[in-house]
Amino acid sequence: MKPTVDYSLYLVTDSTEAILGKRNLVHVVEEALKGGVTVVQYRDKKSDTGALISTAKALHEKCLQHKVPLIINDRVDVALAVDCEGVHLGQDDMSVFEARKILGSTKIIGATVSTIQEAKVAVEHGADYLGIGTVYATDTKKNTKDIIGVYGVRQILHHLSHNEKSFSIDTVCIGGINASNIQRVHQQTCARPGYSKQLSGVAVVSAIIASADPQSAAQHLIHLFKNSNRPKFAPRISKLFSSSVKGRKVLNAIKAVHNSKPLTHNMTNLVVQNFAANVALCMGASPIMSNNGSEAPDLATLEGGLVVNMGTSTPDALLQYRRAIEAYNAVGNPVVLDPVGAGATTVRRDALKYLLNSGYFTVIKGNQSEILAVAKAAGLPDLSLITASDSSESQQQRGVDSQGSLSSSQALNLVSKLAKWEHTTILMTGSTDYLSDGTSTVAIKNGHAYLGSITGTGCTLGTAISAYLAASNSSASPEELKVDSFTAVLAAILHFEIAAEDAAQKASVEGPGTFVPAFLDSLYKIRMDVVEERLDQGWLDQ
Ligand code: 3NM
Ligand code: MG
Repeated sequence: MKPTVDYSLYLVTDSTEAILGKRNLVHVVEEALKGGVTVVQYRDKKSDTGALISTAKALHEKCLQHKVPLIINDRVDVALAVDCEGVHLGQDDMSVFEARKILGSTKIIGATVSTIQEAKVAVEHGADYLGIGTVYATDTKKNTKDIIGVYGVRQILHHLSHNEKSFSIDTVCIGGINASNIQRVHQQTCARPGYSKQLSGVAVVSAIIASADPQSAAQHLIHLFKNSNRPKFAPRISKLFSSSVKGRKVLNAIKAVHNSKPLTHNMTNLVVQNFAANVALCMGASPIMSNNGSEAPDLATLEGGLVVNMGTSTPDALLQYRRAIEAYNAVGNPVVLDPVGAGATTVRRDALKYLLNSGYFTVIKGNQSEILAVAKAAGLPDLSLITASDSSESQQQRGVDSQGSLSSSQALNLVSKLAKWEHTTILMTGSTDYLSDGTSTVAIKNGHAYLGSITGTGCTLGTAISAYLAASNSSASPEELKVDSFTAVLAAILHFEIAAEDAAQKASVEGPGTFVPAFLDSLYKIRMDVVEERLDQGWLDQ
């Protein structure tokens, strides 16, 4: 009988000095088994057959004690000699089909795949599981064929969802997985509309073998994997718009920012730095403008929020963004992505893909063309159906509700589908803003045309959102002021856009130039009016 396998944390060994050091492999694996790894693959590209067999036997003994299967990389003969549970075959090794003939039906056979085509073949040949990779570039294996990222993994899972045989195959992904990214890898590949297949587990080498304490490393990874279906900041269902408490919740969110003075960490372009910092201060947040990813791990511990503004997408900037995103993801603090000009050039389209692969975003905000670029980069199914102009109703609404080419019903449909698909909150800005967490979707008609006449308002709205998200979950905020993340985003938009309306009304405002200081004043005034309860009850209640 073929054993049933729990693939949650799949350990692949490495005996090279760079990873194992001078330690004893069997001892390191034993520690990892105590920490809870659920499968072990013995992978050794250098040793002679005799040594392979004797190490494999020693490993098998330890694995049996922990009731964990042992798989041998590449060497069908070694697997037969030690009578362990199976083999793992790369694309250059014996084919799954040949190996099955030799090993029979009771052994586990796994295959490395990096494309849909390879996955198809492995399934047809009767593989029991697929090792999908390489997810991220890794020092452990230099000669990997392709770095496919989380989106590459998703495409393969998506394909496997489509028929019964491939749906039931187990899958792990491999390449550069460690504690800082295991949750987002799982979260970004978990079941979603359009496909319902998810990873059975993740495979790691260095995160355990190179660790000074393999037992704790394994324990920590398995804990993170099992607790990663929803990241800490995943949007929750909001009943906001079906209840009369909506105004009060928004006011609480405004107070929470005032009380907790959350850090908003901006990685943004030179043009908006000063303005964004002033907007943050007037709203009650503490801005830090730092494009240096190396200080993000320290800043991420301060219960703040990060905004990544893709305005500058040089290769170095992208590396810095990725570092910072990883640091915030690792502690579960919010990250807002502003994919500035994402659809405009090939460089930006590539940068967007790179960033979407770099981590989990709590909110993605952009104008219509940017959100469409995100939908394309994320592979949202049926995008052309969503954006096709088909009904006369949509033709009529065009131009009234948005500056883009989508009707309001198309816009609502797009943001809600994309939010569901990406498991995140999507804000599409325009003269009407469309906000969705995949469950609640709203259109917001506040704001003023002057916001479109001065530079950086879109970017600074990202700043505001990060501060509101941070405050909504800050330990410095009293329980009664805490709101769900959807409400926090909504409150940020309303505070921002109602301030713009208020500023535009001021007698001293003659145009976009004088609007800027008036806008800062209004942001501040609204906050203080809310905090000091001077606001009339009808505010926000339309
Ligand atoms: N196979 P780490 S990547 C053994 O892509 C292996 O097929 C890969 O090591 C593949 O967890 C890889 O240290 C090495 O990044 C993974
Ligand atoms: Mg191989």
